[in-house]
Amino acid sequence: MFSKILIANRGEIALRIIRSCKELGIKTVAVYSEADRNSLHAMLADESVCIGPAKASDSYLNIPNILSAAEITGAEAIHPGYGFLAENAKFAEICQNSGFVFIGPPPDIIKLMGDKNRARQAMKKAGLPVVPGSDIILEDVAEARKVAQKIGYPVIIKAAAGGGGKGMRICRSAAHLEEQFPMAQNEAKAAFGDPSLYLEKYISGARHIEIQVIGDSRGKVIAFGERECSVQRKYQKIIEETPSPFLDERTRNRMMKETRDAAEEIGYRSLGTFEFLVDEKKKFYFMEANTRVQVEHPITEMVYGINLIKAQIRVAAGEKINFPMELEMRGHAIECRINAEDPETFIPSPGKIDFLVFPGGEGIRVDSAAYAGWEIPPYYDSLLAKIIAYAPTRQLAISKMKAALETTTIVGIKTNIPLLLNILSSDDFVKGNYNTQFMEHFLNHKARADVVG
Ligand code: MV4
Repeated sequence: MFSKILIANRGEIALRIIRSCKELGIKTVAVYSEADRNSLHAMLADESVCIGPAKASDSYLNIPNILSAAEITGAEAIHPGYGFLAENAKFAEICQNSGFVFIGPPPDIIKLMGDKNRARQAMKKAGLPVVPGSDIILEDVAEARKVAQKIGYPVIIKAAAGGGGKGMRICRSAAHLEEQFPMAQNEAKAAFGDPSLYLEKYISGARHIEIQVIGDSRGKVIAFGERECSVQRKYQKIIEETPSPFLDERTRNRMMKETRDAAEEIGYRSLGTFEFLVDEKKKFYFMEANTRVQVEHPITEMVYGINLIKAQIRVAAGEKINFPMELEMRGHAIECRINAEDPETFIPSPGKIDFLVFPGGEGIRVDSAAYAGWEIPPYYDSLLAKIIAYAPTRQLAISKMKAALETTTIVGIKTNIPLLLNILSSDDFVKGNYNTQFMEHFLNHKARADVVG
């Protein structure tokens, strides 16, 4: 096992990793930007190193500075968290070549999954069902039209270098495709430095459901039960839950087994998440794989009674996967993302937190790096806390979450808690009757209700 790990991240995930290292008896090194001098991760790690100015490109994305920090502190491994350098294959490779263990998959797996079209082909070959699509990078709009004609409208254009919804366009007709294709190309070029596009049949009314895996260096992969992530706005998840109110036991077991087999087939290692669309007939299609720990990993931990970060560190150190208990889903877990933002306009609301009370009690978990008196810097994402409610049934988990949100008190900045409470009280959410279109409908209805009064 490692004796010291550097955490190349900030906020709640850095703190989450520090706590797990402490449990494992591993010393921690935090890195922080000049804007994060007073942040909890820098205060609670055994050592902290300033790696540059506030701008992420100068600090949390500054590879030479991060490696220097690892060098001078004598860290053996680097945990990238999520975001920043977590899915940067070059960084993973540089870590290895500099003598540090990168806590994540091998660079070639990160690279494969980073090219969303190649990932799609590879997973199709490994046996996972995929949505009908172009199977190639589209050279020009004429080729796009030909493929779209064959598979039928609506289609969705996706950026090969994208993922997470960036650079996606839904096209309902040839004329629409003609218009959107060059715009999507420019957007992909500007955002990722790569204009490559591919195309899929657009599945409307589907659910966004993902499967967590972990693989060890002996080639063994374990797949966990699903996370339902259909409550999203602009491809940002807001509420996640497990199990999905929509899946049945048979579909769940098929998704888990097929994902595990495919991940083993390609030699997957470390933590990973395979994202699927599940249509109204419960047919599932692989969309993309994320080669990092995800924000919403705690709900899986709650229903399985495990610590995925500790498992991830253990397999990175060469241990084989070995959970002390039988892996069985029990009960129901929901996560709400508390963002520092206006609940109506979604405009970020950084600034000083004057007063802060988080919820607690049986079945409530709070993952956050916020504290009263802290000033949220404006340079990074607005995730302030994750509240996770765990209970024997879905209904009880919803009640517990509502009670937790109602007893959360954050003064000084705006948060999306009022929006979360509205969603949790909505008829469709309570019935489990929602899909990827849910938030759009929810916000449209709300806007209309506001006008009517
Ligand atoms: C899709 C899709 C429907 N059909 N692909 C969004 C995030 C990225 N990982 C993939 N995403 C989607 N891909 C096909 N072929 C639906 C989504 C999607 C979505 C689309 C519109 C509005 C909200 C959405 C939420 C999750 C996923």
